[in-house]
Amino acid sequence: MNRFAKLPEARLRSLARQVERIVATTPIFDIHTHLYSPAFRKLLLWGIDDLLVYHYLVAEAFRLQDLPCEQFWQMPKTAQADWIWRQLFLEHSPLSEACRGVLTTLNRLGLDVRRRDLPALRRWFAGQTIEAHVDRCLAAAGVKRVCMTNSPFDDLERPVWEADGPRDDRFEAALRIDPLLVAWPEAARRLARWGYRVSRALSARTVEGVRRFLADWTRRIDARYLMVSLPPEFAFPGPSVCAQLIEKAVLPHCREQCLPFALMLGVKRAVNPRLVLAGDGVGRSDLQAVQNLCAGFPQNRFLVTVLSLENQHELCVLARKFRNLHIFGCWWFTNVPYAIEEITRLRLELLGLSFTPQHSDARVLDQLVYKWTHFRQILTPVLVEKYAGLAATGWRPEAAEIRRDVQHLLGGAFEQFCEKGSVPNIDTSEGPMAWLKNSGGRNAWLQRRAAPSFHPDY
Ligand code: RAT
Ligand code: ZN
Repeated sequence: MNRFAKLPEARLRSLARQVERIVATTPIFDIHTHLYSPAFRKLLLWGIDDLLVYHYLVAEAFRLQDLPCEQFWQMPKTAQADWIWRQLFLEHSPLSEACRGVLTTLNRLGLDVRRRDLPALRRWFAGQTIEAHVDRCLAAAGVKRVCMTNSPFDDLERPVWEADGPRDDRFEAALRIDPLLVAWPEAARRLARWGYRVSRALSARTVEGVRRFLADWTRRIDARYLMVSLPPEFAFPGPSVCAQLIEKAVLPHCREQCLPFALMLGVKRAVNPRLVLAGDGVGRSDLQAVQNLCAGFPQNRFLVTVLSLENQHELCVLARKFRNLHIFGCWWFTNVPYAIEEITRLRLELLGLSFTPQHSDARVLDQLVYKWTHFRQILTPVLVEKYAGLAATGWRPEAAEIRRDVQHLLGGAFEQFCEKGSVPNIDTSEGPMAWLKNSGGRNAWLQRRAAPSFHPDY
């Protein structure tokens, strides 16, 4: 455990116990999930069948059997769950991270996994109420609050917001705008249908309509941040509709509302469409786009996570250059212990504490339990090693300091980053992108990798 520090064994053991206790008991703010509060009814997934048909498991099960995909999707949820249980838990040992997660969850909820008795598990879940189960899962995961992923383009979700039902403070909103940025013609049609004055061409009137749409939905859901996932080819600035809408509508809106814009980069959607939600892939992104956003829009704040392992180091270095960039999470295919440990070490070693190491991405309420149990198991030894390294220099990490640092990592740094005015303004009297216009135009600028003349004081 103590690879770099030479500390007396007893001192190391007591430090390890202290860090373990603090990590285990610090409540988490989970900044990106796909969960909903109980008011959203069927949209809030929970229970053993939803755990088993999680798309991470679907992808793994299809590798083991030649059942046609279409046949699987036509089966009722319980039959799908039965099939996955058989493939991944009975006919092979459930060694993958997503499979182990199901068992960690059941075990932490007090259920007996040894018996491999799916009907008994179903009976237990059938006896729970959703309200009590929300309390139980949040408590077992040590999570105090979560951010949902809220899309006005979702036909099941939109009416719930429009009905303006009761809010649950433990579920904060985040405005997800993928369809607006990656499927513009269809999004334009829908916005027009909902009464916004937009057309396909990005005229001033259309941009104004998009901004009104963003303002209405930000207000309606009380969004904590705006969010999009983008493919590896994403480039900024650029002539694409996506880049134009970001520059002309999303960023001005975020500035006006003092909201961060979250970018999740590197997803290749529908690499195998027959797998539906389980059919997305990964590609390496060109992080020049992030550099251009952070440098060009110093009054905007960017939350960024990248799907490709190969992008992680470059993203850390970018975060050292731009304090309007906050790195978060080990997203999706990087949410496996092997990658989490490596990425968390890298971030701590390059950034200290100014990042948010993890989000759960839970789609099923119960998953909070395993995602955070597993993450705490990784974070603890990494931090022990780091504090042991400090102790070896003669610096004595105090319990209160360790508690402060862990709170920072488990949601505090994110909250601080989101606070209005937390990123000090630099001189933007000429307005955003002014340095771009003054520095030879977009093309010249794009070709130039280092541009000290306009580099903001970040
Ligand atoms: O991790 C996931 O469940 C993915 O399917 C995606 O939802 C991803 O997290 C996203 O937010 O796009
Ligand atoms: Zn997600």
